Amino acid sequence: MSAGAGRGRRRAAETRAKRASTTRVLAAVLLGGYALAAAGAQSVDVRMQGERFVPAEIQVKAGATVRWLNAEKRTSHSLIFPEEKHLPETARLFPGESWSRTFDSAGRYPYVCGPHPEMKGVVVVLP
Ligand SMILES: [Cu+2]
Repeated sequence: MSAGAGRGRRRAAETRAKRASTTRVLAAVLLGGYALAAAGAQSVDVRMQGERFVPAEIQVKAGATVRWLNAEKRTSHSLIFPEEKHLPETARLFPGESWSRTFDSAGRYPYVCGPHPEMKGVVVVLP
C-alpha cells in the first residue's frame, strides 16, 4: 500500500463526514420551515363520510383554517353552528365540495349538519 492511497482514503472519509453534516443542516432547515408554516397557517381537514364528521372533534390553534370536505358518494351535507346564531347555515356541500372557516378566537365551536342533525362535531380552538 502506498502513502498516496492512505491520503485518498482519508479524503474520502472527510468528504463523507462533510456530506453527513450538510444533510443534517438541511434537514434542520426543512423541519424548522415546516414548523413555522404550521404555526403561521395551520390547516386541518374534516371529512364528511358515512354520514359522520371524521374526526368529529378536532383541536386547532387560533388562526387555523378548518376545511370540511364532502367525501360521500352521493349524500350532501351542510354545516350549522347552533351557538352562533348570526351565522347562516352553509350551502349544501355535494360530494367533492368543501367549505372552510378560519377560527381566530379560542373556544369551543360545536356544529351539526343541517339535513342530518345527528351528525355532530366540534372544533376546539386553543389560544
Ligand atoms: Cu349531513
